[in-house]
Amino acid sequence: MTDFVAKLRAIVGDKGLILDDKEKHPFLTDWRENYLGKALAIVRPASTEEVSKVVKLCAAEKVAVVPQGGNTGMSGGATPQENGREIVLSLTRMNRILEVDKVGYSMTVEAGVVLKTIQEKASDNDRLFPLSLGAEGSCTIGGNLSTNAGGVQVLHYGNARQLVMGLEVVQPNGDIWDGMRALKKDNTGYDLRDLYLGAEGTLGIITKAVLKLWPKPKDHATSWSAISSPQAAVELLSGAYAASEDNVTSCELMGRQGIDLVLQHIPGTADPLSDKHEWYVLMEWASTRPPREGANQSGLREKMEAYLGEAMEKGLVLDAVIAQTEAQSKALWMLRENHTEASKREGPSIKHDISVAVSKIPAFVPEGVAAMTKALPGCRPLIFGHVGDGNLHFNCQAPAGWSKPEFMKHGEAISGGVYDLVTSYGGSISAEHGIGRIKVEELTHYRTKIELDVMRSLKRALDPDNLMNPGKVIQV
Ligand code: FAD
Ligand code: 2HG
Ligand code: ZN
Repeated sequence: MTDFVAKLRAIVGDKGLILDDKEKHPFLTDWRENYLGKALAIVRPASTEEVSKVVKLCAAEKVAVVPQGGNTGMSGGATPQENGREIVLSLTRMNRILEVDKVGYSMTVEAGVVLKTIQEKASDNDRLFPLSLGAEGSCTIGGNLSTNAGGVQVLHYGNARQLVMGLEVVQPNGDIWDGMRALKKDNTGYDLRDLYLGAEGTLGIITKAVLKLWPKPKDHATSWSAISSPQAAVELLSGAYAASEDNVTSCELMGRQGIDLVLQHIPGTADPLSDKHEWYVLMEWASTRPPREGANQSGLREKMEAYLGEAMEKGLVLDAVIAQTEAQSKALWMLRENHTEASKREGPSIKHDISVAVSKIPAFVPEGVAAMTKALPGCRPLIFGHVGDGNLHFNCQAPAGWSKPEFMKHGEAISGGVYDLVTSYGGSISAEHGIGRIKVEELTHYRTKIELDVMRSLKRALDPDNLMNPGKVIQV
């Protein structure tokens, strides 16, 4: 192995190699700290050519490669196995924005650029890159595309798959596929690009991308509404499309349990309403049309106020606030975006990143809660998420004070109950976080034989030696 490391060093230099155990550690564990793997080395190439050479070397020496971006993934996909025969290939040194095409509404980037940097670059150019999620300050675009990330604006702009035109991918044999076409339309055979999006590094390594940009909104409105049930959330959203003239960009549902955890664990947060309620909806409207000349308030804000006023009269909304400043809007979003961090600080939890049809959410929620509490009386359902996409984080927080091993003894019963229910609703057991390592068995159980056969055939054809992130997504 000294020989292998020397060959790696010859490709990436000392700057691109981490061998020290202490320095390796952050790359060997996942954000949720579910896994702790081993790696021969952490390799940090600075260019596509270096990635290609590293992968060629690994293919020749039969060493497996685990691609890693910001390491914020929720499914353990970026963490190496415990066998110590893999390398972690971190893309974080490949962090250049290569081009902004304002006329063509596109941006060309390397895979290791942090999502927030892309958002800011787009904004500086009077454009919008709409992918937005709680980890945006540290996740990378390569990771976003590889997980087909969702986030809080999917209902208006689509998930990561819909935000990309071209890709460059290093294949499992080290060859470089140049698919960097800035084309909105391209029907020349099978769509290779779509294969790599959401593949979680099991089919190749994304090294560059051409992203789509949108016009930058010039008017925003953010509201926080207390409601009595998920049914009210779905009805509120349904009417909001027309009331906003199709400008709803986010619609997030949260239960009171989550708000209490955020208020308890995240400094600087405050409840915007005086009374406590069971459910809340955070809604964002955004438009590229600036507020009308002469209006002393934002055009959208006035519309939102009128809409929520009507909803209160009907009893759909119990209480509400509309942000009057950007700072107030940020404070409302803090309550939503800190659910994951607050849950981690509170203690062990089991995550269920599920989706069902939006109209089925109201029936699903109480049944899902019953399934969890039947499996473990005393567990604390923690439900929040992207209700506008039918995607809820139907999580289960351990009873207060429980240790992780104690709680995990009930994991199978809790998750089995939720996933069986999701399946009976025709839903998905992983709406946006992917399969990674954590749901490999579930995928085998919940997808059909035909689906699994096609996935395995693809994996075997593209990666015959199973060296690209083995043990993730699908067992071959
Ligand atoms: P990593 O965690 O490093 O990797 C994720 C997967 O992609 C791994 O399988 C890895 O092998 C693979 N990979 C990484 N880079 C490449 C590459 N260049 N080529 C090939 N494969 C690669 N996710 C959502 O979808 N929606 C949310 O709203 C959301 N909110 C979050 C909030 C918080 C607080 C946190 C911590 C996470 C959240 N996530 C969310 C999950 C996570 O941020 C996303 O999955 C993100 O897309 C991962 O990007 P990353 O760069 O951190 O990828
Ligand atoms: C979010 O929407 C993320 O905040 C994380 O997808 C969800 O913690 C979770 O389960
Ligand atoms: Zn989410």
